[in-house]
Amino acid sequence: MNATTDRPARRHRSWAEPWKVKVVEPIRMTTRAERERALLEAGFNTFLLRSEDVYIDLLTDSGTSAMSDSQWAGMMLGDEAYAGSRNFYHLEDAVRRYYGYRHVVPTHQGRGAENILSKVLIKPGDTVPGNMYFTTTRAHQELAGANFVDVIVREAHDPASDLPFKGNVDLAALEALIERVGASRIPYLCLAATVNMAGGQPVSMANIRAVHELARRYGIRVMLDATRAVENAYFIQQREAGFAGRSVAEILREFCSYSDGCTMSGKKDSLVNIGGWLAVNDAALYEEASNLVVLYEGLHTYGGMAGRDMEAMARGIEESVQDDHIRARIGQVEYLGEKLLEAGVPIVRPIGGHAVYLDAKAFYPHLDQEQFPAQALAAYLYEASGVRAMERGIVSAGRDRATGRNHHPALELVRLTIPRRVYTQAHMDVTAEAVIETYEQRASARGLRLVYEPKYLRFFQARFARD
Ligand code: PM9
Repeated sequence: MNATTDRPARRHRSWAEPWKVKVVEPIRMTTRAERERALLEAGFNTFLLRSEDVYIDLLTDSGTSAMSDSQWAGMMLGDEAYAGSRNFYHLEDAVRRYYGYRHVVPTHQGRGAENILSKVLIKPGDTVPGNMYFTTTRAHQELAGANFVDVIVREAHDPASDLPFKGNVDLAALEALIERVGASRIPYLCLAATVNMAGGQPVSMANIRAVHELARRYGIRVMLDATRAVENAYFIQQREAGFAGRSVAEILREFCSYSDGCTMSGKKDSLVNIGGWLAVNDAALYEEASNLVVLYEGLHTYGGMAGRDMEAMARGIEESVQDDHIRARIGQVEYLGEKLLEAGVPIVRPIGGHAVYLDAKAFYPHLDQEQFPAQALAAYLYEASGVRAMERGIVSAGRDRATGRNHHPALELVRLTIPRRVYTQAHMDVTAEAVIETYEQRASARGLRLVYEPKYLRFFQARFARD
């Protein structure tokens, strides 16, 4: 018995979302014939489907969050002055308070910040190490003339490894790289938290501290990709010794303190539909970035965002670091992942922060990677159920710049990405049933062939035909 309530003690209490629904957006189930037609028109690329042909949209968690009533109210308080909007100062305050960086340059979204950072810091021939590549991030580094080198721990490439911090940097590999190319050719280390392409896997506090120490010894900057750093902070609270009693907000502040700045896509953690920023501590770097931003994004006090969008983001940042919010957000992802694990579906373990990743190599062992198994799986899932997911494998990895050959990533995945505060547990149940049905039909799956390949970030616009 519980001494204070006289009720039998319970070992486990379920959580529920810390919000209730005020506005709904209707969605429509299509027929199989309609989906087959839509998929053919889209060249078997889920990015090319019309959203009205999608039932449950798990393409991405980027810009797809439901905003709160406070954020919508903030939109009405947009100060749309060209220069010095009050909403910029609210955003700057929120970044300083919760992330701890001194200077903030707003951008229209994350890749705007990546472009500015790459242009300011990279010289042709430089090397940028990172804990696994991300598509847009690496593209900007390469466009600026850098060579990206992956220094993530080996286990990150193994979907079955249960390591709690699979986003960690391999410190020995990092140090060996620095010794090989020389610290002067490494403008910064790019550290993502969590690591999207590894399955939404976190970096531990111990690891970022050690990375910070090592980088400082060699005089190399650590630039964070803070896009999902709040989710990373939650994993530290849950998994790393000594953090159970600390708030996600406190953990986030400490985590960021081991970096010199960050790029940020506000479209994820920060619960907004558009927006991003670059933050740095170094005043000289800030001056260069705020100079360049006027060329590519807009004045340094709006950087491609309307005042109302900056206000929504300032409020979203504060909401995003609340423990009950993040517990429910990641709890929903875990709920879906657990259902798939129970059914024996091969997924990346541990379950990630923003998505459940299907292991397409294990799904379709009869398909060669050059037959795009993950792309094929995302298409079959959509055809069967109207659930839209995204390929994260050989198509996303693109080609080697020097040889022109396809990169062959160890991970060939389909990402079921959960938008924040959008879908219910019933939607997760329907999704799990759809994936399980697709898994049961795996033996008859056919591969795809590339029929159109765009020059940059091919996964967005490539077209395929079924073998
Ligand atoms: N991520 C995602 O769906 C949207 C575009 S790629 C399909 O996961 C990280 C870790 C990201 C990210 C975008 C960006 C770029 C940077 N870093 O999309 O430009 O996951 O705001 O951010 C997407 P923007």
